[in-house]
Amino acid sequence: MERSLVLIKPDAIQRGLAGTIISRLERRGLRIVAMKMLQMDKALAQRHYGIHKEKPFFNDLVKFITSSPIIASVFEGERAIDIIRQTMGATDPAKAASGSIRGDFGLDVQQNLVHGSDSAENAKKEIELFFRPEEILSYRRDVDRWITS
Ligand code: D4T
Repeated sequence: MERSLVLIKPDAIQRGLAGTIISRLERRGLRIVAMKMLQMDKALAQRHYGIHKEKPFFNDLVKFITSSPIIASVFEGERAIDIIRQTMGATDPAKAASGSIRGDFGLDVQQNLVHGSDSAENAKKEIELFFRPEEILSYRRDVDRWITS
């Protein structure tokens, strides 16, 4: 089982596409194990996108991601990271496959609707930025109920 942090970005919320994005991920067999709506502050945005801090688009990206509320979530499933990246499509919507979230709805590299972790190591770090352990639920098939971690 893998977990990935998924952010439904400000442009998706503004355009009423949150449900569509969640639904596409659920239809891939992934399970929501944590979810909250929040507005990221500058400090959280700078930490989340810390790897890009030297890039020319960094300040604009921080401005954009903090501009209005987002939905932060954790999805769980077998090979969740790859499946989510594939379902999102390439970073640049112009290059994203049609049928992918970005390929179907993305406007440009910044307004590309959704973030998904790119490795298990980054997923762990990113999830910890947004969620306390007790906010992440797991479904235990063996006892047929949701449990807190
Ligand atoms: P995220 O991190 O949002 O899932 O996107 P990707 O993993 O697909 O893309 P990334 O790390 O290369 O870029 C992070 C983030 O920066 C935005 N961006 C990117 C931007 O605003 N301008 C740009 O020129 C690029 C390349 C989009 C995603």
